[in-house]
Amino acid sequence: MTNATPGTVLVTGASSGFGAAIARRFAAAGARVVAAARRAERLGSLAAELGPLVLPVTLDVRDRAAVTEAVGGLPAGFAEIDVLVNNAGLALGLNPAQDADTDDWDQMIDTNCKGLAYCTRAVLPGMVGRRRGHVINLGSAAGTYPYPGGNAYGGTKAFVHQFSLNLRSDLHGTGIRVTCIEPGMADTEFSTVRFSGDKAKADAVYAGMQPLTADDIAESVYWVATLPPHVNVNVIELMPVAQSFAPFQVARRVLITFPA
Ligand code: NDP
Ligand code: 8X3
Repeated sequence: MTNATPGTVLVTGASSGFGAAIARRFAAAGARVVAAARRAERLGSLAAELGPLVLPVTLDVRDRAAVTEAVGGLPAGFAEIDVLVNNAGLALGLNPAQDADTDDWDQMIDTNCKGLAYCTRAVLPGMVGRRRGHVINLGSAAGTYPYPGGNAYGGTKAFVHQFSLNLRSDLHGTGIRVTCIEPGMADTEFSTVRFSGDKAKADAVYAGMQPLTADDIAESVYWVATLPPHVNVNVIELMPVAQSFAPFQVARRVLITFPA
């Protein structure tokens, strides 16, 4: 059972991967889509491909003032956001915490946590006023299951999970829905970004296995957004069949002693 396609959708990180696929999915169903990201050229191509239903907005979600201005300055027809898809985000590096670049940590926290919170804060008053809306956040399996080198990235996605659940509490009684979508491995530009443009290293992540696709995620987002308005999907965790769980690591023959 599904409901009507939402009228207006704001997707952050629409210049590639999940965000571009989500923009395409909603536009194909007749929604107006505000497509936001930093790379204006990419957004321009997406808008040219999808037509006047898509409004490209160049935006760095880390810039709180710019986020407020962008949301407040949307033109008629795009100003009343029904669905906010907080998708912009990234992982940088895979070094253990003791060797990690703290600039990378700053950028992940600023984008994945603070940027997502700024966008949410900018859009919510309008949704609450209209008593209608849906915030869909892109978390990650990495927010639940740790892996070596996941450190700050996994931490940011745990924030997204808990922030989403807490939003539900704050929005109690308003009719506004909140969903956190938490994918495992998906082949987008994610790993190329993580490895600073090293395509060979990125390709090796998905070698010999079948990852999720951006379209798989777009379909999940579209599904939760088009359920009847009394239904709230809190969290979706999805993975490729080829990805599952392993035992805990055990450090053998390592003697842990108290300092003398
Ligand atoms: P991509 O690298 O393909 O897309 C990331 C998007 O985020 C780009 O459009 C990028 O646009 C945008 N972005 C990054 N920083 C900013 C910023 N400061 N301001 C605005 N936009 C920004 O990766 P995915 O599509 O895979 O990732 C989308 C989301 O899904 C992320 O939050 C990621 O953490 C999450 N995710 C990804 C998984 C995967 O395996 N691929 C699995 C689980 C979750 P631009 O550079 O133009 O600004
Ligand atoms: C992306 C999924 O497992 O590569 O969030 O960190 S993973």
